[in-house]
Order: sequence, then structure tokens, then C-alpha cells
Amino acid sequence: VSYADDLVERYRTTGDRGALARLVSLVERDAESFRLGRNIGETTNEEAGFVLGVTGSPGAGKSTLVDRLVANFRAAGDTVAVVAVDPSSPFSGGAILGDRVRMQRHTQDPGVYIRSLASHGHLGGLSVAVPEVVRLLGSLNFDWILVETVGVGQVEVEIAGEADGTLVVVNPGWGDSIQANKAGLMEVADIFVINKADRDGVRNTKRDLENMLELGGDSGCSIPIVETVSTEPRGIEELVTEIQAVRERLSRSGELDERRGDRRAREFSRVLDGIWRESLGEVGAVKEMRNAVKCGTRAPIEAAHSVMADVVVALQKRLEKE
Ligand SMILES: Nc1nc2c(ncn2[C@@H]2O[C@H](COP(=O)(O)OP(=O)(O)O)[C@@H](O)[C@H]2O)c(=O)[nH]1
Ligand SMILES: [Mg+2]
Repeated sequence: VSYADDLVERYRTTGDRGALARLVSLVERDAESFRLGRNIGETTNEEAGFVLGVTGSPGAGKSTLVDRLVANFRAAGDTVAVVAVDPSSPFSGGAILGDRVRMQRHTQDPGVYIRSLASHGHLGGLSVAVPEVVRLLGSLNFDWILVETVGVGQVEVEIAGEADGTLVVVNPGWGDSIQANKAGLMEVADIFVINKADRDGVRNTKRDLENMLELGGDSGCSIPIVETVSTEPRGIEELVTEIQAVRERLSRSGELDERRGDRRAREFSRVLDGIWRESLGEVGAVKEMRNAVKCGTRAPIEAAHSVMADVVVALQKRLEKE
């Protein structure tokens, strides 16, 4: 039994928080080794819990809202894990610290687990650790896994795409802000939340959202728009009702399984790309080719295709032998 399996067992039997924290750290450090080192048959729909992405601009009130959602889910007897993803960008200065403070009241609750993670992997793209940690928490019988991300760039929106369902949090006046990756957010939203609805401009923002959704061709399957004031709180129960409805609908229609399948396929491709790039880079002929490109004796595109053609031929020969 591996160290990781031992920790899983310890957490499952005794609820040992230290074991859980160490598990997540293992995954964060090296998600691939963690997965490779495990022999439990976790292959397909192992996630029991629903992964809810919560995304939006910095300061939109995501953490305050997540804190309210946690309280609401707990009151209903559900267990909740929260993953706050640090975009490691200039936007995030102090954000994670703020998140901790805003969710502090739940840290003593054994039914709640809160953790922050970095969004960027060693190659700069989406970290393999985020989906793997989410999958781990899902397999540990948390009913809800809330993933808070800042919806500013492509990678952040990609993380939202890793969820079973996604809340996009905006504020009144959102239409004027240029910080958010709007097109990306429209694509991933299952529910729009207009938070800080205690401020002016709620009606305009709602109309803007409706227009954008219509332009995006979503008039057929209407995406709910819920108004909240997380600080009071106001609108949280309505939001939870909508979240439950989305979960129900996705589950019943089979779309949940489909999304999870797509997610696994994407992760497979991402990991394969990485392994492929790393192993090919170590081959002598590829190193020579890279040098030739550097010196200008070969053109980058032509050289890449040439390497690829050689690899395919070599692979085919080997497969024919077997
Ligand atoms: N007026 C008002 N302020 C809010 C509301 N929700 C959150 N805030 C405040 O907005 C600030 C940023 O909130 P936070 O949850 O950290 O935003 P995040 O960066 O999206 O996680 C904090 O000072 C909150 O108290 C709301 O509904 N109304
Ligand atoms: Mg936050």
C-alpha cells in the first residue's frame, strides 16, 4: 500500500484532517506521480460530489458568496470542500489572504475543507494539480466541491470549464468593466449571479446580460440570473435553489456524465501533450533539429512536421513487429 493510499484510508476511517492536508499537498506537488502511484481502480465517474465553479472578476464578492453557500449547504447537512485557485497574476495581490479571512468561520467545522492552489503548472498552462485535487476531493465524499477562480484570462476560464457547473459572479456596472474575459465567461456560465445587488445599476446589468445571452444564441435554454447581496445576506436561498435545479437537470439529462467524460478526455490530451513534448525533447535527433531551427538552416514548421513524420514511421515499424 502506497503512502497516498495509507493517507486516504486514514482520512476515510478517522476523518484525520492532517492526512487530508498531506494528501492534497502530495497532489499539488506532483499530481502525475500521485495518480501513477495509486492502484485503486479510480477510472471513471468516481466523483460523487458536484463540482461547482465560482468565477468572476477580483473583488466581485466570490469568497463572500462562497462563505454563504458553505453555510447554506452545511445547514442542509451536506459536506463541502472549497478550492480557491490563485491566478498567480498581479490581480491576485492579497486575494487568497482575503479568502481565508472570509471563510474563517468554517475552518473548525469537520464537514468543511478549504484549500488554496496555484493555477499555473510548470509549463505555464492549467496546472494538472487543480483537476486532480478536485477529483480527489470528489472521491472523498464531499457533497459539494466549490472551486473559486478569477475569471480574467484563458487559463482561469479553462479551470471553470473543469467544473460540473459554473456560477459567474458579476456586479452592477459589469458591462463597463474591461477586466473580465466576457466571451469566455458567457460560454461557461450555468447561472449568472449579480452580486452587490445593493448597488445601483442592477437592472441595466441584468438587461446587458440578457442581451449578451441572446446574442450568444442561448435564448432557447435560458440561463438563470440571480441577484444577491452576499454581505447581508440576501438572495442566497434563491441561488441555492437554482444551483440544485441545475445539478438536477444536468444529472437527469445525462449532460453531467458527458461533461465529466469530456473533462477526462481533455485531461488525457493535456497530460499526453506534456509527456510527448518532454520525452521527444530528450531524443538526440530532435535536439539536433531544434539546433538547426535555431541556426536558421531549417524552418520551424517544416522541421516540426519532419520530426513528426519520422516518429510516426518509427512507431509504425515497432507496432508491426509486435
Ligand atoms: N456592498 C456589497 N459588498 C460586498 C458584497 N459581497 C461582497 N462584498 C464586499 O466586496 C469585497 C470583496 O469581496 P470578496 O468576497 O473578497 O471578493 P472576491 O475577490 O471576488 O473573492 C469585500 O469587501 C466584501 O465585503 C455585496 O453583496 N454587497
Ligand atoms: Mg476571493
